Amino acid sequence: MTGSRVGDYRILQEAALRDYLAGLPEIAALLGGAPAGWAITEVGDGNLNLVFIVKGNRGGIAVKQALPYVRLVGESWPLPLSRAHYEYLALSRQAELAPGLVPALLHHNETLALTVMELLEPHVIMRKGLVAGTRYPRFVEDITTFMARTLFFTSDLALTAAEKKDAIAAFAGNHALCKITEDLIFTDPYRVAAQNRWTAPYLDGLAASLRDDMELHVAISRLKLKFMASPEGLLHGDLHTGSIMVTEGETRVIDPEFAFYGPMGFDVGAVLANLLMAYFASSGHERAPGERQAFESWVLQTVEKVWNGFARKFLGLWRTEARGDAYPVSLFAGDKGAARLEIERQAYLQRLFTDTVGFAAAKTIRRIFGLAHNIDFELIEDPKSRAISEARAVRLARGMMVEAVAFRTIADVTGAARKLRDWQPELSG
Ligand code: SR1
Ligand code: MG
Repeated sequence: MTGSRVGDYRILQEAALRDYLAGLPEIAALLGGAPAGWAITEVGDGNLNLVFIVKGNRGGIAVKQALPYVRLVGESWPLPLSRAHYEYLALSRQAELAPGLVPALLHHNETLALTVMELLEPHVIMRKGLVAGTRYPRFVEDITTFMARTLFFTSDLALTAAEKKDAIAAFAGNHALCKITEDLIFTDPYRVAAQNRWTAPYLDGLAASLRDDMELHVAISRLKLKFMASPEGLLHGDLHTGSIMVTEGETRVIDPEFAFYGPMGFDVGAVLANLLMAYFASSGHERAPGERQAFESWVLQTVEKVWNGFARKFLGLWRTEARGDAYPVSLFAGDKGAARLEIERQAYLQRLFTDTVGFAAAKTIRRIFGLAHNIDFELIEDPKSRAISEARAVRLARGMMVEAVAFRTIADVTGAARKLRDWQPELSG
């Protein structure tokens, strides 16, 4: 595809990228040395884009370019380049709201759908670290700050009605990316769809039962409607552990190309779901029984701390930074008003928790039966062992989706996960 063009857009492979970067004085100075000496490597392992690491004798950068199609599938699945615009817009807003928690932006070209960012080194994709059984002590503090601040400050609790509507409009054109989510997460895993796949034959029966489970179909459809019709705040939109880069002491959230105004529980649920999948996959990565026990305990503690930390920070912002048009101060005057508003804040968080539980379930099921899987499970070599881990995750997810309100606290979720750690599912085949 080198040299492919859509209007003035062209896909930049190594030589063209080198020339392009050489024409950007600030970037060239950051890299240092002659352009011919820059090392350029394509490292993209996501589903959609090209990602290059470029290193000169002084420094390095990351370059992301959107392709006019879905990389995972190929040119048969076109996808608008405008997603690079929304990603840039989201990263800019997130950098204001959660400084230090997203990569620094160095350059953006709308026509080329290309963004140059700070090179994150020695950060690794968190999902890869979790597969290896690595713990990240800084993660809870950073991800809870990121979610609480980006969600609170883009909501009606912090913005005027006019600001909020303008903000919704700024992201409303990203509907092709929303449609991917609407299809791949909220629809396809529950019906026959050409792109679905699962660990066959072991999960054949479970896949069929999902297609026949009307309680599940109602629950996923309610979640889909909430996703489509609840612009509560600016979502990252794809906040899984492959969109988070970490070291022991730092966290950076990357890749918000699915950003739009949607229900907050979708982002929070994505983080929790991916931690829970890391938990269920862990036994499949053991070389000796029990060797990853400490890691698994850390993962479940992290699930609890992520929700509890997020809720505490979000509530704290609401108590001190609420300048939006929702919940007018004039309606909650005096001690009586303050007390009633505090009860209402708790009720709001409880509803958000129920949404989070449901969305976490949806995010889990899509990774096991839909198009896009994750390496937590995929790197379990023995398919039977992989299917066992996946079936445990699905059992929890079905309960979380159909009976979300029965999970009153995050400890209810981790308790249920712990009980399924050694559950032996009946497999097909
Ligand atoms: C066709 S895109 C498949 C998935 O990759 C992205 O990371 C999103 O999760 C999307 O659903
Ligand atoms: Mg991505």
